[in-house]
Amino acid sequence: MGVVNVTPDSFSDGGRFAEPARAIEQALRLRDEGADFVDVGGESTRPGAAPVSDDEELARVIPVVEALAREGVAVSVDTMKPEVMTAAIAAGCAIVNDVNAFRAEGAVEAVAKAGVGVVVMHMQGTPATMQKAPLYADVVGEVGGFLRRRAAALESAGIARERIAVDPGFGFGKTLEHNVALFRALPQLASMGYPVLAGVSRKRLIGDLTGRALDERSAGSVAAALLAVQNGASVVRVHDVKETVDAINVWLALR
Ligand code: 9MG
Repeated sequence: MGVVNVTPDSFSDGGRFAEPARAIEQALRLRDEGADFVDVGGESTRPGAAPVSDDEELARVIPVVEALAREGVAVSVDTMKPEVMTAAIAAGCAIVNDVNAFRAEGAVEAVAKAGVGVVVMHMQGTPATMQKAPLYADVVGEVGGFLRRRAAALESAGIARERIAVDPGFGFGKTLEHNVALFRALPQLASMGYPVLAGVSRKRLIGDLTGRALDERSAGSVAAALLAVQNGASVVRVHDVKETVDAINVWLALR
């Protein structure tokens, strides 16, 4: 899954793709580099990010989804808002990726009958506050239990099990220790029976482990994506698609 942020304030690309035309160009490039989906987001979820209005998010995301769907690109839309989910589905998105795990009022209903894939992610707190003081007694047990409950809620609403992926939400209300524990528990999370999505690309976790600034985290991110796949992740959400695809293909050929 390649990342396309249509935001002026995303942590990883600092607004380089905020113009719809640039975002579309970037998404097509990631598709050509081997991404199976592109994840289009119009509201930054970086730690400390302020929310945007429904109208602003719709204006950023929908033209990009429409253009990519016309080009035959499989689009995932990263949103927490039911109104954006509904419009993105009408515009042709294939997947809704909700870092809030469809907990907003109306979110489950927005996706229930649409036949799209859904990504259910764990987050402690909200993007504005989540890194202030993350706290767990048993991070793996709590995150796993949360994902199980949210996936069950979606299944009860009529979403087929095969359409649901779960995601521990690296960096979303987690310290380095929490992230490491969850990363090592990927095989356990995968044993729940849903495809697991892992997103660590360029995140603080990679910076903490390498001492690298944001624009120097590519090698660390590729290593982590490869290890996530080896540990049972079915989807990795990445900025460096070409490098990640190469690494996975070399591993598949040589293992
Ligand atoms: C939108 N977004 C940013 N990071 C993410 C992650 O790790 N997983 C998912 N599902 N979405 C993310």
